Amino acid sequence: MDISSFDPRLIAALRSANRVAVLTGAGVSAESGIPTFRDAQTGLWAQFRAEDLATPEAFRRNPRLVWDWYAMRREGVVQAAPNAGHLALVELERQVTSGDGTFALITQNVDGLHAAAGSRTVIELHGNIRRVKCFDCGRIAQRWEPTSDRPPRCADCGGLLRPDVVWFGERLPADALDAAWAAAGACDMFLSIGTSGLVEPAASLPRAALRHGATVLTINLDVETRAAPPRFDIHGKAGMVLPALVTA
Ligand code: BJW
Ligand code: ZN
Repeated sequence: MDISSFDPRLIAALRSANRVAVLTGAGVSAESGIPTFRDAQTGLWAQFRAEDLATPEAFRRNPRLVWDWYAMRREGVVQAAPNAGHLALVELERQVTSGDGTFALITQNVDGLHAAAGSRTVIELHGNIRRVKCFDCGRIAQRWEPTSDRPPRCADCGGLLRPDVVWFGERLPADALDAAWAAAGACDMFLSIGTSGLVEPAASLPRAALRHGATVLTINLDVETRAAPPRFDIHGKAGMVLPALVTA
């Protein structure tokens, strides 16, 4: 991507930003081979119904179906590697925090690829598919014994294990959500990358940043317009745009 194609006002705002907050969504992991949710044809919700798989009610109705679907997705996640977009965000964090700046990476992704890439301050709003949680007592586990009778059961209470992700209708982890609101409310630059911005409360974070006077940059394959400052839009793949932006 050609660095000179960036709006100089955006580059100036980014260079002078001292407090940077970033929100990422499934589009950032798409170039690692992990399907998004809402892209036509390739998105998970084009093939599967969220109501059947990503709600507590769905798990109560058919725990094995839900467990197996997440087990299949987990296999894809553990085989995936961070892409150029994840790595550029590691470099952005290094640049911002090498002075006295602050940096917060808020992600809706459950794949753990930001941490795998080396990002330090990752706020996981929707949990992590690599962990499991007891549906009854809430005990979280990094490891569990695979059993033929699926889902496996909690070592403490015998309840059914589920992925440690946030389903529709469930509260987001309070500490992560608090940290995300704090970062959005205190930043001078907010980047929203690879998210459709349809799922609340994450979708409200860029608006909160704008209200507090931040410059907001959206990077997405979906944006076509050039917004007016303090908003900027860049149409393109995160793995192409982010490395060029960090270089610029
Ligand atoms: C690229 C690219 C490339 C592609 N480069 N770009 C207010 C109003 C209306 C509704 C609500 C509301 N408040 C709450 C709700 C209900 C609900 C909600 O938001 N519903 C809307 C859909 C209508 N929210 C909730 O239920 C949340 N809980 C909650 O609010 O609780 C409150 C509560 C209070 C008191 C008691 C109880 C509860 C929970 C939401 C949980 C979301 N969970 C999921 C599944 C996680 C587990 C799993 O992985 O299966 O999270 S749904 C799914 O969507 C997943 C994602 O994190 C999330 C966001 O998706 P994302 O990341 O934006 O992906 P896509 O696919 O939508 O977009 C990808 C984008 O990338 C596209 O734009 C592409 O163009 C782009 N792209 N390739 C750059 N290479
Ligand atoms: Zn338990």
